[in-house]
Amino acid sequence: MKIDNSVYNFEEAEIVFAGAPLARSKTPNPLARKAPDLLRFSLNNKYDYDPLTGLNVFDELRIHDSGNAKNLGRLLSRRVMQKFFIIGGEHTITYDAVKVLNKSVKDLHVIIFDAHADARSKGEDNACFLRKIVDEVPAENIHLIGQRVFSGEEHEFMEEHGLKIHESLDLKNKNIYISFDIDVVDCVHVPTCSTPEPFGKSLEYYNDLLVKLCRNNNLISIDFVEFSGKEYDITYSNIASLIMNLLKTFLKE
Ligand SMILES: [Mn+2]
Repeated sequence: MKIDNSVYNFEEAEIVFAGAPLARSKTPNPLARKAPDLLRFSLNNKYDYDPLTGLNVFDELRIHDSGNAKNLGRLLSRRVMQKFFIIGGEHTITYDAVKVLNKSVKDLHVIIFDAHADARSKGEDNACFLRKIVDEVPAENIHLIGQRVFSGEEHEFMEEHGLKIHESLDLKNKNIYISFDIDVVDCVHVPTCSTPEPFGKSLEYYNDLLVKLCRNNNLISIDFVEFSGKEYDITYSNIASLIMNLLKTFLKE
């Protein structure tokens, strides 16, 4: 399945969609592999008209859909000016992506939305990835939002590296990579996230924050991870609406 109107080739595109249905943990949910296509299906059924500019997203933006990438790093290494929308997959893909983009993008800031710290020293890949990111990107360029459950070891790691959890974030004119683990949101809006945690803020809250970050900065790439798949449900529709709102921020009158 492809995103509607993704008729541009990679070189001429300004937006590139890539599925990354990676499941590397020891107990992966094999059905999560369906997530990128379920998300594409949802996105293709959204209104793409933007009342602010009077333009339609699918008519105006030059979109390429790379399908489901076997090697995400290789795909990202071909980036020239494109903005990448990556649909996971487990959170592990963030490390693969940041490692490559941090080499080609100057002063990359990484903003991680997640209910969890994912900073364990041992265990599944997707629960350890923050430690690996700190090896690539200076801690002052890493911004955490929404983390609310930790192990003692994770909390200590964050304090040691000065990694702060922000309520909101006023970054401006930066090159940004956003990682959006859907479990950051109130579970009501994302019932099929892999590891649900209560007490998340609303989808509206995160929508507004993401729109602001995309308007005020240069988005290099954003990933959406930790869908638990199964079948089409409101999770996909909600995240597709969020993505549509972000795409609208790139429309120019
Ligand atoms: Mn999480």
